[in-house]
Amino acid sequence: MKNKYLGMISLHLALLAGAYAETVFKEDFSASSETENASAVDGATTWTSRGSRPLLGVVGDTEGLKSGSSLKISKGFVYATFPDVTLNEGDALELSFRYRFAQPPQETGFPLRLGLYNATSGNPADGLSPGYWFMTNPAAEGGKSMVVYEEGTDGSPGGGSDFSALQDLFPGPAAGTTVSTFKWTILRSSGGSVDIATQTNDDAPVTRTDQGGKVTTFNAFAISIASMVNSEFLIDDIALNVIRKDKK
Ligand SMILES: [Ca+2]
Ligand SMILES: [Ca+2]
Repeated sequence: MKNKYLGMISLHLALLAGAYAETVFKEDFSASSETENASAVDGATTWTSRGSRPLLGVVGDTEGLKSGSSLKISKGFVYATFPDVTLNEGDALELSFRYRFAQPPQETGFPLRLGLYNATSGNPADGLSPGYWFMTNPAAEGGKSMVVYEEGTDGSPGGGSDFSALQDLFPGPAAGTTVSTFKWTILRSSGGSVDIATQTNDDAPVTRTDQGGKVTTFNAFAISIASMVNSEFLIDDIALNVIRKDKK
């Protein structure tokens, strides 16, 4: 355990010497009461299910996450918003959380999708939001994963026909029902690209690059559970930080 954290700290220092971090939001659901089939859950921030479909719950996952209340997503699309974060060159957005599936996930392509994007229309669920998504198949050992750039033009958030994979695909976490940690670092490089590093558990981070650096402002985080019945996706200890290269 100690070595893992030391490793993470030294990676940070090497990458971002002189940088400082600002918390965008932190969520452990300790402020939420237990509930089933809600369309929105209020914790430190608000988690909203797309449309009026009641797909959210707050549960204590004593078998797995063991971290008090956690958010349960049965299906569909859930988002949280935050004030605009614009990355300057050398700045990075860091997302981390713990998760597991309470039931073994089904094999349905890329059913687990996580997005950080810019809800330019004001509605984070209308699909008109350019951003980046991680898409993975958590049902298969080493199931395929990808990072994609989504234009936000087709009304289907985290899917549809307006996204392109940042090559190449890579093996994803073998999630099953075990607890995993996920970490995403979106760095706006000095060369104008946006570099997206995906890390699950203690695996080496995998970096994919949007050469055009098309999205550098973010104000929404979404989780999409596509095409699965009764997925029972559980998530907790979500943190979003921005690492600034220079103080303003
Ligand atoms: Ca918790
Ligand atoms: Ca889309």
